[in-house]
Formats: sequence, structure tokens, C-alpha cells
Amino acid sequence: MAVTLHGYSYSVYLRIVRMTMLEKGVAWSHIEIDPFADEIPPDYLALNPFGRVPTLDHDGFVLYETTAISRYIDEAFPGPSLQPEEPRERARMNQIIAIADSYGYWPMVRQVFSQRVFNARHRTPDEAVIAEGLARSHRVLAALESIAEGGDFLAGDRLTLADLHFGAMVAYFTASTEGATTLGGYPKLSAWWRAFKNRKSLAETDPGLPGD
Ligand SMILES: N[C@@H](CCC(=O)N[C@@H](CS)C(=O)NCC(=O)O)C(=O)O
Repeated sequence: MAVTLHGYSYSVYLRIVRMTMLEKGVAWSHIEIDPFADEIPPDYLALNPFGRVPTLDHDGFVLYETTAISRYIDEAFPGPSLQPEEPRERARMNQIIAIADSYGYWPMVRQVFSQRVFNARHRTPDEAVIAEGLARSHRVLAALESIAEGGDFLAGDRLTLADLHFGAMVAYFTASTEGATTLGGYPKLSAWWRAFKNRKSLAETDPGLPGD
């Protein structure tokens, strides 16, 4: 069974899928595609008309949208289940993923991390964008602090897709000093991150920075 992932090495969303694959013990091959390029190759747009990454190809079954991919991997492959059976825990997991996508990704990754860390070596960071990103991140972190389980995992008592999803975003967010300081103001999330940041799947999917 051949699994191919089309993605951009520095993509948070690609990392979520890669971590899911590692946690499940699934091997894959990688095809690099830069979604920020001026022109997206037509053969990629034929797979994903939105031109975003990642896109999965599993023996000709093509799937895009990260949550659809990670749930598919969890359900289609053996290995530890990454979704709770208990309805309320499963609902929390889904809620955390939706909050991360809807309200967290843009301020935490695109406004704070991209400005302060990723682009900073060739462009002066836009301090107004960073300030706005930090302000908007607070609301996300406060919301997650109030619903997080309070232990090593965000939903329930074992690893779920919520940890992988939000963890990839927090990895980038805390690569900036302001992001790390901001997260430090939320005790439950800080305790979760102290445990999660040592996870093997997170370390093994660290893309570093371009030129490292
Ligand atoms: N809803 C998509 C979002 C994926 C996404 O935004 N990926 C980023 C990279 S982390 C991307 O392709 N960005 C290109 C752009 O913003 O034009 C998913 O869940 O897969």
C-alpha cells in the first residue's frame, strides 16, 4: 500500500499529518510542493484545486484537508487509536482542532511565527502584525486553557489528534520569544506543552528553518 504526501516541508499542516503517520507507524514518500510559489503546478491543482498543502495519495485515493487526512490515517491503518471512543472526549478533541484551525493558525503561525522567525532573516518583521497576532492568540489560548484536560494530553487521558494538531502550531508559536512567554501565562497549556514538546514524532518532524 503506497502512501504519498504532497506538501511543503515547513508547513504546519504537513507536520500534523507527518506526526500522525509516525504515531501510527505508517511509512510514506514525500513530494515537495510550495503553496506560496507564484504559480502552483497544474498537476498539483488537479489533486487539490485550492493549491494548499498537504494532499494525501493512498493507492490512488486522493484526499486533502488536514483533519480529513489525519482521521483517515487513524481509521484506515492499524496502530494506536488517536481518537477517543467516549463521545465527550471525542467532541473535545474535535472542538480543539476546530479552534486551532479557525482561530489559532493565523495569529500564532502566520502573524507571530512567520513575521518574527521564519521571514525575519530576509525581511524586517512587521511589529504591528506581530502585536495583533499576540493579542489574537490570547483569546485562543484562554479558550483552550478553559477546556483542556489539564494533564499531558488535551482531550482525555491519552494522545489524540488534538495534541498533534495544536502541538504543531505551538511548536512554531513558541519558537518566538513572545510566543513562548505568552504560552507561559496559561498553566494547563504550559504543563501540556512541557510534556508534548519532547514527543518523538514532534522532534522527528521538525523541519528547522530554510538554510539551516
Ligand atoms: N484547510 C487546509 C489548510 C492548509 C493550509 O493552509 N496549508 C498552508 C501551509 S501550512 C498553505 O498551503 N498555505 C498556502 C497559502 O496560504 O496560500 C487544511 O486543513 O489542510
